[in-house]
Parts: sequence; C-alpha cells; structure tokens
Amino acid sequence: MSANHAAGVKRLTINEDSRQMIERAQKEQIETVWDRLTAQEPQCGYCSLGLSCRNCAMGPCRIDPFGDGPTKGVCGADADVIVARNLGRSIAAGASAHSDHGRDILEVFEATAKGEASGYKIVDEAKLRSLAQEFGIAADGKPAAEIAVELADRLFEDFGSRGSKVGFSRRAPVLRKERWESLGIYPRGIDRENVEMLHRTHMGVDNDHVNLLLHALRTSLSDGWGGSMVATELSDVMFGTPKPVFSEVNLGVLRADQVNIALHGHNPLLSEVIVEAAMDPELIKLAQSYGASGINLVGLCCTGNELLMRKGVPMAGNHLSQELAIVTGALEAMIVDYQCIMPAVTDVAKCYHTKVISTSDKAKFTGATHISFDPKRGSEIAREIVKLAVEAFPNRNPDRVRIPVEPVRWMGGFSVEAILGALGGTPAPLVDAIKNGSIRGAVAVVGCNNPKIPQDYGHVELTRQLISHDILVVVTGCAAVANGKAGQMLPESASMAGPGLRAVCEALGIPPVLHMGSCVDNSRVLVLAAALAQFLGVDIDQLPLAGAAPEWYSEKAVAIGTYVVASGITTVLGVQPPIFGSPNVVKLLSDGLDGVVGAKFAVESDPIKASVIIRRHIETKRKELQLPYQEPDLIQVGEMAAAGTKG
Ligand code: SF4
Ligand code: MSK
Repeated sequence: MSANHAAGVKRLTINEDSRQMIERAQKEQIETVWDRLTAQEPQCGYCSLGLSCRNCAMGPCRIDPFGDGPTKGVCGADADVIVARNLGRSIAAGASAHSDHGRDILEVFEATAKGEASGYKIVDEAKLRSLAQEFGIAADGKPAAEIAVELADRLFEDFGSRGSKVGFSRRAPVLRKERWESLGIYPRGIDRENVEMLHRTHMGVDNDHVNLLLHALRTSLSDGWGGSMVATELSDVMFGTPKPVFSEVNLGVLRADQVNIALHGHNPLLSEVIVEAAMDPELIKLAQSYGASGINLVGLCCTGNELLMRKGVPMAGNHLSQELAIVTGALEAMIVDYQCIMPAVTDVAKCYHTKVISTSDKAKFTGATHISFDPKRGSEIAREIVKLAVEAFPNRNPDRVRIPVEPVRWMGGFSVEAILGALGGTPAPLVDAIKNGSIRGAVAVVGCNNPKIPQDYGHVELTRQLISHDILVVVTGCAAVANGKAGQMLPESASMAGPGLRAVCEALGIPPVLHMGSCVDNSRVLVLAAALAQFLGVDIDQLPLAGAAPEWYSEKAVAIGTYVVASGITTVLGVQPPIFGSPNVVKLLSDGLDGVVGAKFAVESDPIKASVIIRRHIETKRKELQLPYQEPDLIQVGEMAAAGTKG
C-alpha cells in the first residue's frame, strides 16, 4: 500500500480499527460508504443549499442562488419558503422516527401489562409508580400491571389529537412552558404535530417561512418531550433504569473463538430478549458443537447503546463502523431492527458468511433473512434468530478472520437517576460546582458519524477541548461511542479534564464524559436540564449549557437539535444543514431564534473553533447569572484558559 494511500485512509477515520478494515475492504474491492460518497461527488448544489423542491408534480423546481436563473418555483414559492418547507419536512421525518419507536415500545409495554407478551416484564416498578404519580394515576395498593395499563392508556392519548399538551412536557420549567404557550408552539399531540407539518408543507398551504419554522419547533418538541421521552421512560420500566456499568468498545470486542452476533439499529425490544436467548444453555451447547467457545453479543449504533446502558453489552462501533464489522470476517449475524442501518450491509455481507437478519416489518432489506418480530412470541423468536446465527458459524472462513486492535474499556449507564444518585440524590453538588466555577457548564455532544468528516474526529476533539476547559460533557448515540473508543469515558479519564472538573470527577468517581444513552435518550438530557433549571428557579436558556452535533447526518438529528434549541439550549452543528439558500432562514435560526426561545443554532465544522463558540456562550450565561465568569470576548482559539477571569 502506498504512503499516499495510507494517508488517504487516515483522512477517513481517526480510529485504528476502522483504518485496518477500510484498507482491507479496499484491497478486497468491497465497496463502503466512503467509496459511495466519492461516487456521488460533486453533490447537487441546489439540494445542498435546500433550494430544490419536489413537493408536487408541477416541479421539480430549483431556485438559482445567484439570481441569474429562476427565483421562484412553478407555484411561486421563493427560496425562503422552499428552504423552510424542506427543513420542516426533515424535522417531521426525524421526529416521526423517534416517536414511532416510542409507540412500538408503548404497544409492547401495554401488551406486557395485559400478559399478552412473551419475554417481557416490569423490571423497574419504582419508576412505573413514579410515572403513574406524574400522570395523576392512583397507584396505592394497585398491582403494577394495573397501573401499567392505565399509564399506557394515557400515553396513547399523547400520540393523538384529543390533548392540548403532551404529558411529559409537564416536566419543563414553568417559564419554558409559558414561553411555548405564548409562541403557540406548545406540543399538543405527537402524531398531530407531525401530520400538521406535512400538511403545512404541501403546495399552497403555509407560505410564510417564519410560520413554517415555528411549527417546525413545535413538531420537534413533540419528539423530545413526547415520543422520545415515551421511548426512554418505558424502556427503563421494562428493561431497567440504567446504572453505571463498565464495558468495552471498538471492533476488538469481536471474538475469534466465539459466535459473534451484532445487534444494530435503535429499538431495544428484540435485542433485550436476544440477550436472554444468547444465554440459553442449549444454544451455547449448539455453538460449542460447531467448535465455538460461546456466543458473543455486541452492539452497533443505538441498539448497542441501549444494551450497553442496561446490560453492559460490549459495543462494536458507531454508524460508520457497521460495514466494517462485517469486513472482520468474524461476524456470524447482524440482527437489525430499524434506523441508521445502511442498505449496503447486505451487499457487504454477501462477501462473507454473515447473515443479515431483519426483524421489523417496517424495515425490510433486500438480501436479508426476514424474521418478523412478534412480541407475543418474543422469547421464541429470539431463540430462533440466535440459532440461525450459531448455524452460520461453520460457514466462517478462519483464514479471512481479522479482528483489529484490542478493545478499549468504557463506562455507560448515566441515566438522570444515576447521575443524581452519584451526586447523593440531589443536583445541589453539581449546581454548587457550577456556581463556584470549578465546572463552567455542561454540554451535550450528540449525534452521528458522517463520511464527510473523518470518523469521530469532530466528537473526540470537541469533547477533549470542552473537558480540558472544565466543561462537563454528556454524550448519547454515536458521539458516545466515539468518545468511548478514544478512551475518554472512564473515571481515570478525569486526568484529561481541567483542574476543576477533574477534582469533581475524582471526588465522585465518575468520568468527565457521561454516557446518557441512545438517540431517543436525548430526552434524558432535557430532563436533566429541566431539573437543574427548576432547582435554581430559572428557565433552561439561562443555564450555562450548550448542545453540539459535530458529525450529524440523520433527520432524527435535525429533530433533536431543534427540540434542544426550542427547549432553550444553544446548539452548534458540525455539518452544514441544507438551509443556506435562504439568508432569511439562516438569520432566523442563527440569530432571531435567540429572542424567541432564548437559544439558537451555529454551524462550525472545526471542532476547536466550535469549542470556542461554546465556551463563549457558556461564559456569557455565567455572566448573566452573576457567577464568576471569563470575559467571553477574550476566549480565542489557542488562548490561555485563565485569561480574564472575573467574578
Ligand atoms: Fe415546484 Fe412549488 Fe411544486 Fe415545489 S411545490 S415542486 S416549488 S411547484
Ligand atoms: S445511531 S441517528 S447515526 S447517532 Fe442513533 Fe448514530 Fe445518528 Fe443513527
């Protein structure tokens, strides 16, 4: 391999495990996501700017950003309307994905309560009872199943059109709720806001970009405080509320001597019962009869995060590692549910003995074996799937197995309950540390990988910058996996933090980067922010908090970023969203929103510069709260951390 070639691979990922597998794929002429990106280049300029529209058959239309060509679509829609409509539709798609996941969990939760599901039970009854209390359901003396049926009923209502406020939105600070009310963006029903977004973006409905974007905020809020929160809370009740747990991460978690099964996607319903099935002595015996020493389950993307958080299942990788896990030649089966699973995995699998097994009737893959998941037969189906994987083991070619690198240890399980537990049951110690300045603030670094950015570079570098400046980082989704691979998520990683954050982490025995879960678990970030705001008697936008999605790709990430901003947390994106064809939309999102919801978006692809934007924002919030602060304007790329401290 030439030096140039090796340097080229280094530009695709910062991880040694991925590098080795990309090189192998190149050598064996197996196409991966990076090849397909190259084949697409140059990507469409109109689409990149958000200036193309195919919402009706008078089009497709595009707007000339330089004004030399058409400035309006056939219907008369201008750049502002087209960009806002496109953005609104993306948010609706992302919010729908999370919320449909939430509904799937809710349906199985109800079936479990009614005794109609196999392999499920109420694991965290205390959480169930506390949710019942939140929803005004009398729980005293009632059996858990009865409470669960009533709770399920209330939550189903939240998906519809009868309510005026989704139930979990009660958790938001009073000032935030008043703001949503006054703006007319209080989320009413989960499905309702999404359907209305699609309605408004039909030709000839909402032809005002400001009005469209306000509804986009409402739609996203129905995800964060609605569908996603339903998914998180009920998953906790059924599978256990996460507690701190150690595990391992990167492609090194695959085992040459075992049947390897990767669980990929987002929904924990099937994967939780697969974990049980993989411990079935008969299946382990079957694996041994084929010469394997056991069955090794590993996670990918957010199904992996769900399993890591609750069961400590090792994690093979994040979004851009999914094809590479197959390229190890050591994977017997990739079991997929839905979301973020590249259609390409079945093509890569054809080059090996790997079976791709799809399980959701909503997400079939040409070339995969489909085993329809039915919660009534959850345990039975799980055993059937694990058996299929085990039976693939004899087809493995040991000469093609190459498991790169040793796994890295990491830690997950930081639910809000676990964080408060580590703090002694109250946010007071964290608030005190923020007040005295030993912790400057907190940032949620979330979201995906995107092949336009070297895999994990944005997540890892931004997080490093933030923790070294005493900013606590919470992570979810693929951002969490990136930080885990980089060794930034262990109690001893506190040594990478600035002196203030380091002291707090060492005293509590926690990492400076806390894993809060999967993509839907960004709802935990909202709950934590609301708890801090309520403790201080302020609104969320007054807190020294920020969000970042350095490598986002997905429509779900657009929905997340939007509900985080609409909840009062300024967010920096590392990948340019397709809105730059409308200076008015850009101005509104990057500036005007601040006066509306108290937070805004910024776009910065360089993680070091992004960290400066975030630190300036955090110090500005500290100044406004009359806490010790560093003069925001003095924070520059490469400046000394102590410059200009006042207080
Ligand atoms: Fe063109 Fe308007 Fe139809 Fe969009 S909605 S495709 S801009 S005519
Ligand atoms: S899996 S949405 S690539 S974070 Fe949740 Fe990762 Fe983004 Fe999918």
